[in-house]
Amino acid sequence: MSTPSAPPQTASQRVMRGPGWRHAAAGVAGVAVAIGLSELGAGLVPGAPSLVASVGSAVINLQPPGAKELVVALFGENDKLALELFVVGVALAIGALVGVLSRRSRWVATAGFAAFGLLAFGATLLDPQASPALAAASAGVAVWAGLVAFDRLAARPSERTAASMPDWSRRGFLLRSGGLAIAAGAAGLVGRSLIEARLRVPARVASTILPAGRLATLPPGAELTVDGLTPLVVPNDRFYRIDTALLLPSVDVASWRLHIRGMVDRETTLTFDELAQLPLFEQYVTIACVSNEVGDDLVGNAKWTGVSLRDVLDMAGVQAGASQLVGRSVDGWTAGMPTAWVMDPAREPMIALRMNDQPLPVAHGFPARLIVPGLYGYVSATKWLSELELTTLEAFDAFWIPRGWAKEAPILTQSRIDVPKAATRVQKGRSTIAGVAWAPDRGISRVEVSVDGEWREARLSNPISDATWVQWRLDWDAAPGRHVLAVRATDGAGEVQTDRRTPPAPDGARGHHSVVVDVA
Ligand SMILES: Nc1nc2c(c(=O)[nH]1)N[C@H]1C(S)=C(S)[C@@H](COP(=O)(O)O)O[C@H]1N2
Ligand SMILES: [Mo]
Repeated sequence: MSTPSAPPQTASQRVMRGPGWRHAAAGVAGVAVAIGLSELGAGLVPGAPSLVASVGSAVINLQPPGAKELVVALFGENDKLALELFVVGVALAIGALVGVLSRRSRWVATAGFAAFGLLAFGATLLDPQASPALAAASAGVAVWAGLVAFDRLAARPSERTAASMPDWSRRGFLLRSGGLAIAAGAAGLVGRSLIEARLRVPARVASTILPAGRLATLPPGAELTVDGLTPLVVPNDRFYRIDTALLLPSVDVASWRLHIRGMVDRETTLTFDELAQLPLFEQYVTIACVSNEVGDDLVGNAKWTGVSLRDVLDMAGVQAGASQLVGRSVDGWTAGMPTAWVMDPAREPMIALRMNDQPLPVAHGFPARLIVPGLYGYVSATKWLSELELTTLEAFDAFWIPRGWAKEAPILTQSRIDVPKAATRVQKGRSTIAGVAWAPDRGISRVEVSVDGEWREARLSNPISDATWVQWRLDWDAAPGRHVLAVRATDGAGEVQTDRRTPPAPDGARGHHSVVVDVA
């Protein structure tokens, strides 16, 4: 700021004089331009990474063990939006700070924006899908455009204008910087919608996948009809989605490969067509997320069509001593499971290519994913599969293991009340309590419902298999007043679901789901 006693200034210092808020706003607008432009670039140029998503992914990947309470453990849709908004918010705030500091020296702005660019570029290097050349170009353009915008806004037209018409100057500045920030935001949103528009399953794929040889059919009485009960087979657009991908990987099927490597006799590589031409079969399997809280819905049952995982492993020849199978995804994410679990002839792990008779949706792993009956998703169900690596359990920890989750994680027995919903009003008289229960792949042998502490036997749907959930129902004569309903399941081995509540970490939530209802 200029005071009568201020020493003479150099040209660059003079340009940077003026009130702090003006520089702060110019810094914010400059960062907005940089971000907006790079998002637009990511939308227009296939292969150019989104810098915001790359930085967000780096935050997820570098998340220290124990931070799971802070950065929610396994990512759902809302966590992702929050993380990206957080990344943008922090960037804008640092932009404001850089703007203010640049009043002392213009070089602070150059250094600050360059540091942003380098950081973003560094983050893209952690993503195996990002091309370093395109990432560098995108970061370079973003830094340049951000600095140009910053300079234009931070520089005053002249001392005279600012001194004689302060209000006009302020209004003009606010209009220019606000307009620029809005345009940058719009560019960013256009970029994002272009990225999302690319995430379509190509029509050709539907025809490449031959019909399955062995079909799965629903046994009679597999599905109960109760209003509000979760459907036995969850439609693809209602199926829960959990993964660490801020932006869904967009896989080009023509260049996609599945590599089988590590402790194998012959390293093997398959194209999509080669994979899809192996014998296909269908099966219903219920998959579940370890971070599902008691009573929550991060679990679903679908019909999967695919190739036997053991057939593919046999092509490569699994060596004795390879105690762990690691499924790696195109974005570098990994799940690791005991080879013995996969080799057990009692279950049929698969590389799934279809979900409920449609090509695998992008959100659920297009073009191929693992489905392993009985294991939580984070130790088995790799989406956007690119590699099967045979190793030992000691030699490698997959993505979530160093972050505090159990190395081996069979799905725990759980049950859920869907009807009536918690805290709803129920009409007195004949009423139905209903829900689902699962213990893949031990199966469910019994479900009991407690009404105010008294356990009664529920009726089960005819199970599709031990790898799937069942629906259950209990008819109930609802007396007026407040009631506590609870449910517990017994698995196929005769073990009753424990009532001792545990949180999801490290190996899944335990405890009975219960709801309170008012009958009137
Ligand atoms: N590539 C990849 N695959 C992944 C994950 C992931 O983060 N990345 N998450 C796993 C987890 S934790 C679960 S619970 C299941 C969820 O599968 P869905 O989204 O199809 O329901 O996918 C698994 N496969
Ligand atoms: Mo999960």
